[in-house]
Amino acid sequence: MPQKPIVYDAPTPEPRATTVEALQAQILEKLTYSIGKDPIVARPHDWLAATIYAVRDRIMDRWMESSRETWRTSNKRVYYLSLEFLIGRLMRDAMSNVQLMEPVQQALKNLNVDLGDLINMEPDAALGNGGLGRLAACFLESMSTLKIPAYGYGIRYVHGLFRQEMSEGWQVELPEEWLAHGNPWEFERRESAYEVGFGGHVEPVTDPDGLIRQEWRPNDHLLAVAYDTPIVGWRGARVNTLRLWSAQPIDPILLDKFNSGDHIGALEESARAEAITRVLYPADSTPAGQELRLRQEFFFSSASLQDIVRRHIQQYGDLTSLPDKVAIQLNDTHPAISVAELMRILVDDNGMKWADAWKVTKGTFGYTNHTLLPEALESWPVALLERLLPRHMQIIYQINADILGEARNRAKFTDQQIANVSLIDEHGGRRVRMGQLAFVGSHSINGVSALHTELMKQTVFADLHKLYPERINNKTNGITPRRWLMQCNPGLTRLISDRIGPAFLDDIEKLRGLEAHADDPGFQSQFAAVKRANKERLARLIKDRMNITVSPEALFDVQIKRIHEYKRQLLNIIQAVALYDEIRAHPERDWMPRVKIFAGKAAPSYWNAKLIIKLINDVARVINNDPAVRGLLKVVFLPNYNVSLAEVIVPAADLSEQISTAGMEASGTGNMKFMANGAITIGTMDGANVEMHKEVGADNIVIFGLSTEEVEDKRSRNEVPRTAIDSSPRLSEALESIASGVFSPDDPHRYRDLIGGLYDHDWFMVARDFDSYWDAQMRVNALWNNKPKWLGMAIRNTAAVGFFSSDRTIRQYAHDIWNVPTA
Ligand code: T68
Repeated sequence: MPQKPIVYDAPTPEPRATTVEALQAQILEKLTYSIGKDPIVARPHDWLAATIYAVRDRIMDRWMESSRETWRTSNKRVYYLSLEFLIGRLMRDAMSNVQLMEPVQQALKNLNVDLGDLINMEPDAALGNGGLGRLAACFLESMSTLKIPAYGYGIRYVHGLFRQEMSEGWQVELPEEWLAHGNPWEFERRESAYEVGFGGHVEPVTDPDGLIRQEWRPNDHLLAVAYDTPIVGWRGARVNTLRLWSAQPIDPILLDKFNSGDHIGALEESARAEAITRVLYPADSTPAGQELRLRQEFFFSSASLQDIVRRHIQQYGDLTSLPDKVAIQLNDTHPAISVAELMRILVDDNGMKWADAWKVTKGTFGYTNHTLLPEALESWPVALLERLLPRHMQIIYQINADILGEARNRAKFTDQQIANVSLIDEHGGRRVRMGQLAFVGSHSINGVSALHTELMKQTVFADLHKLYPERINNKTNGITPRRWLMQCNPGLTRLISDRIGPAFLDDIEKLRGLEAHADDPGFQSQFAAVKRANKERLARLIKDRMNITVSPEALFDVQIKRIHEYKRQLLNIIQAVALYDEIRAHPERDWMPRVKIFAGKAAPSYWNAKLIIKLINDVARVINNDPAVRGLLKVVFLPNYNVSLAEVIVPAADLSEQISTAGMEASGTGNMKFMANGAITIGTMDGANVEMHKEVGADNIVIFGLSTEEVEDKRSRNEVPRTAIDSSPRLSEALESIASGVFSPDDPHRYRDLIGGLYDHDWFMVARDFDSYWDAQMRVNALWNNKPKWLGMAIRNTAAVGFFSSDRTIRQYAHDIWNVPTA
């Protein structure tokens, strides 16, 4: 039975008015009474906070109504567990989704404050590294839009992803202080605090009815305190909660230590607890391999499960109905320890039978895989788990025994196959494979693009797929069209609306209607004018930040994403060098001006990625200052890539570089953002590019390079890259100039090893894809020289982006995995 009846018909306050006058009055009121500032002395940050408070109030009643409704209707809830949420700025998103942009702008204007200035001042919440974290943020917005009762659970890192600065072209990492001015969006919920334990031992205890149970007695405890942020859907459809956990000590200060004179020691426990949620691990696509990382993973998994279980019991009384009322999605393996923790809660804390608990667990969890790179698959040493989470290790062994029994007896697996599906990796030091744990503990395992999902079945999870053939399914990623079209590109949004009507704002597939106008010269010139204005804005930003002048007439060729060898920024910059050589060798040709724009962060410990950033900057310095180039080619590396910078760059791009080695980019989502904003993609048949090619048609995308099978074949035959280099004078010359120090006269050998690797093994097929990439770039040149053709293609890209809306993705999750209805 429910512990506490919920009163649904409690009185509610009147919703706040949304007129300009009401907003103006309330912003002033917030400034005075919530922030304590006289308007005469208020600083821009005070105005920002006051405006956010006023906007927030207009979301509050919908937030409460959303949660009341879920209690009242007993609808199923979805929980998205993710160690990363790359949400960026929230104010414009929130205002735009509840149609408050114009009245707030006017209200501020009356107060002599510019809304645009405030928007640019809001800190960019970078609680994630890259695509995986940004996907989580797009999903939250789509779940609210589709009226799914949902919660995001994650960590409230004090320092998000590092701030990137450049020192002579090298990346320098500095702490990001996104909370320095407080965070007006969040609500601290001290009443929602849970104890999380670590270490200790397991003890068998006998129940009053004679049954023996295992009980975990941790010897180290800390507190998880909830901070809630409202996430509002399009047109305020629903407001869901992003609940982020902050770690705090149980005893803030050890008074006896303090009194005995040990002032530092008295605070030690506090520092140790708070360390858990202090920093986001800045590694993407590689496991961090640190005890603190495992502590973060368990900390947020345990707190989230306690919260979920408490809410469920409060409403439904017992846990057997969990899979009917709760769906938990594991965003990659980072929360995979949840499988063992839920089993512990069900069996040890609630006395459920093992087999029943296992059914409940599998029925509740779904797992999304975001990478197949073998070096990126998470695993933890058995010894570490035994020390930190002894009961969970026992549970994992027991799950493993059941799975291996099934593999042997039902599926008649060979020893090799059994080793493959085992949760324990026995090679060189025993480790628990978190991917296998997440897989067996879930009823659904999904990849993030059609190609990636097929590769999951063929590679990492091949034998688990044989054992459970109905579990793997595909859910191609998507992006929210609100942030990535309507908010970041209001000019294009207006233009589309004028041409085909506003229905696409609520049904993105309606963008297909643009196809009929793709070759209309009038529409093309309006489309070009919007792009031109966006390019002018980006050119100003480049001038302000880098003091580099770029012409908005030039083709803006853009690659912005994490720096990684498989994403092949190296291929792009080598092409720039080859182009540079060619422009100087053939000044008489009809060259078209091009600006190559790069941005992205490298993991601090990833040497080659940092070296590639330095190379881009070295090449940029030489090319940008060589009068022989006559401005026909410019290279720009914009520091400190983040969501807000992407919102300015994406609408201004002509060409989108999606050039990963085939088979290595699980999906990509940047590719979709460019497509929405009318850029043409140059890309490999990798990740979601394959589906973009299908949606937009082969004539409207520039594809090059080896296929996944060809890459695999060359790797398995150990084919030497040298022949590809020797047979391409253009490539050889570019590589030699880089390796010999043309771009690094201060340290001529700086790039010797980086380039040497391309001759030796070239794992990422940079050399072997070069000629094909070059040819594709020449096709781009030809298209650019034919403006009507180019614009027709660009418009067809925007027209075809509907499939890549995260609303479509979330509908599929809701229907196929979570079994919840959508609006
Ligand atoms: C990305 N993965 C995929 N990982 O690379 C990308 N990894 O193809 C895909 O579109 C995206 O996920 C969304 O599905 C990541 O971004 C990480 O950031 C990461 C973080 C920590 C540890 C490992």
